[in-house]
This record gives sequence, C-alpha cells and structure tokens, in this order.
Amino acid sequence: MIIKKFQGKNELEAIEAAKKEMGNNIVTMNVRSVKRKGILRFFLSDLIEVTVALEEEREKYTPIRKEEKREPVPAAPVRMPLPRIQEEERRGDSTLLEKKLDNLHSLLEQQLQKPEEEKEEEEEEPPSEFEKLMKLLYNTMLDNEVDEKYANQIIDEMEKSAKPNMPFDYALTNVYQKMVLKFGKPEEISPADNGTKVIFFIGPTGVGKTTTIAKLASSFIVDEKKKVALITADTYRIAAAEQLRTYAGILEVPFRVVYSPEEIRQALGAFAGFDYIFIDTSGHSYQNEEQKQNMSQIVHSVDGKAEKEVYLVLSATTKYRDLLRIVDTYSEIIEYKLIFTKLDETSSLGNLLNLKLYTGTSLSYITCGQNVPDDFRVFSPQDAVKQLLGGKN
Ligand SMILES: Nc1nc2c(ncn2[C@@H]2O[C@H](COP(=O)(O)OP(=O)(O)O)[C@@H](O)[C@H]2O)c(=O)[nH]1
Ligand SMILES: [Mg+2]
Repeated sequence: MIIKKFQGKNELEAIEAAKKEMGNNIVTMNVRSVKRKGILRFFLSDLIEVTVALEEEREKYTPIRKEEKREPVPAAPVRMPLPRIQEEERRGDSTLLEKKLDNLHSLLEQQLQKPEEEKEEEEEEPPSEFEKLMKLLYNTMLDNEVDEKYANQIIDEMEKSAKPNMPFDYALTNVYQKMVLKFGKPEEISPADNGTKVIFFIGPTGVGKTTTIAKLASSFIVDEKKKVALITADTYRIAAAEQLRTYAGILEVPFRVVYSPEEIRQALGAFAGFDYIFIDTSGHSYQNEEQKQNMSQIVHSVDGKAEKEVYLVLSATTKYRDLLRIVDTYSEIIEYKLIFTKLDETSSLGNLLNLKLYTGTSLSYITCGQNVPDDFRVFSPQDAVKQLLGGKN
C-alpha cells in the first residue's frame, strides 16, 4: 500500500493532483483543512489536504469468477477462528477501540509523520498488544456480520504484514487502511461523454428502487441543475408506476411508462437533449425464467444506442444468504454497481463488505431513511470501516 498527501484549494483539486501522480485507482483515507503558512494566510483561505492510498498490484483482491462461483452458503473458514473474548474484558476494550476510532484522523496523521526509525523503536511495546487488538477486531467484525471468511482474510493479511510487536495505534490504522482499500472507491453516476446517460435501477421488490430514484433525481435536478427524465418499466403493479409519476410531478420532470424494450428506445428519441434518463424496473422472482428474460431485454434495450449504467439496489436488512442469491441472479443478466438501502434499519454493515468482496463490483450510494430527497449519500468507505471496526455510527 502506498500512502501520500496532496493539497489543493479544495478537495477536488487535491484529488486531481493525487490522481495525476498516482493514477485513478486511489482511495481517499482522510480529508482535512490546513492553514497556509506565511503572509499568504491572511489573504487566502485554508488549503484542503487529502491523504490517499493506492493498493499495490500484488495486494489486490480477486473476486470469485463466475465459473468457479461458490455455493451461496459461506465456505468454512480457512484458518482456526480466533477465540471469543470474555464479555467484561471485551467491553473495556471496545470502549477503547471506539475512542481510538473517534480519533482516527489524528492516528492517521501520526502514522504518516513518524519517520521509519521511530516506528521500529515502538516495537518494544508488550507483545500481547497486537494479538489483543486482532482478537477484538475479529470479534467486532463478526458482530457486524462480516462473513467469517473475509474477517479471517483481513486478520491473516494483518498478521502477515505486521511486525511482531506492532503498537496498538499503528496496527489499528493499518487495518483501517486495508479495509478502506478493500471497499475501494465509490462510483457515482457520471455524465455521458456524449449525449444522454441512461441509468437503470434493478433489484428485488420493496428494497427502495423507486424511492432511491426520486432521491437521486432530485439531487441531480436541484443541486446539479441537470435535465432529468423518469421512465418506469415497472408495469406489474399500477401503484408502482403511479409512485414514480407522483415524484416526477413534484420534481416537474417528464415521465413515461414503458411496456417494451422498443418503447424504451422510443423514449430515448423523445428525451434527446436530456442529461439523464432514470429507468425504474420491477423486481422479479429469482426462480421465474420469463421475468428474468424480460428484465434482461429491458436492461439491454439501449445497448449500442446510448451510454448506460446499471445499479442493483439491495436492502442492508436482507439476509446474507438471500443477498448472495440475488446478486448471483442479476450477475447472469448484466454488470452492475451496488446501492444499499435501509441502513437506518440495521446496525450491522457487514453485508456491505461481504457483497463488495463477493461481487467485486463498486458500491456507489447508500440510503438511510424514507425521506425524499434527503436520506441518501455517496457511500463512504471510511465511515463504513470505522463502524465495522467498532466505531460509533
Ligand atoms: N427505512 C427506510 N425505508 C426505505 C428506504 N428506502 C426506501 N424505503 C421504504 O421502503 C419501501 C419500499 O420502497 P420502494 O421505493 O417502493 O421500493 P421498490 O419496490 O424497490 O421500488 C417504502 O416504504 C420506502 O419508503 C431507506 O433508506 N430506509
Ligand atoms: Mg418501485
């Protein structure tokens, strides 16, 4: 892992500088504002400093390829699980961990500022520190419903890269950085290089597709002043189409109901000149081949005619096994990025990491409530990892 800092007038400028030097695959670890030095500080506003990391090729995690796809039941752990800690000992340690994570920002700073020799010196600390932390993190990850297999993998990697008596703070920031890199950079909806971008939202019934479309559409229309049109291909239920029609009315954007892939292509013509077309779809039973075929025709309807992105919407409250089955079904149809909804209804974020690692695709947005348009944000790997490691949410 390579870690570096870059500065700019704003976050975007600092990130651009980082990308220029380290490429597009960097992941942001920390953002802070820093005072300018010298006389300039009286005239110019603070600089923004970003800390970014880049995973080196050999560290990359390779997702399970289709042909060697595993059973949806999580495989047995590859190593002996670490023993569970006694409840009392655990409570004290967890509070300590929570405090440390609250302070992660300064821990990251310390780690970067410390010259190598100083790090070596600190290895004189008691040997149990590192092991204790690993046990605690392992247990916290399992409590957060991280698949045992992935928790083992993370601890294994830590144990391999750790020096024997790595101090607590240093080890903690190291795990944090490793996990942020595992989540990777969130991928947001981006404008078309040329013309209109068509965005499909797919996923099971009731996960929050229509609500999420309304939230995102509102943000693009109001905050970014983009031209957005809404389409629904969810014609199984009248109420489903009406729900999106209502949002379109509130947002004062054009709306269409389509019954066939051909009608989607026609809508492209009607909405030429728009920045985005958001297309809502119906959920389907994973066992129903006909519904699966229909879905496939819908998401492939604009291939070769327009730039598109596909977002698979999943609820964070769905059982892990079911999530695996759902992503398997959709992976057979199309490539997608992930949106997780209903984070307000669960305290365990393990499935976000599990599904990221299982599918190898990007996480893009999360939603955390029923309020349109406010309850959504771009997925933050940093926040998710802090929570997975026992920090406050
Ligand atoms: N608690 C909570 N409820 C949500 C969230 N997103 C959507 N919902 C609710 O989930 C239900 C189904 O949403 P809907 O958008 O109709 O799902 P769809 O069938 O996938 O289109 C509605 O009652 C929404 O208000 C969320 O982030 N948190
Ligand atoms: Mg819907």
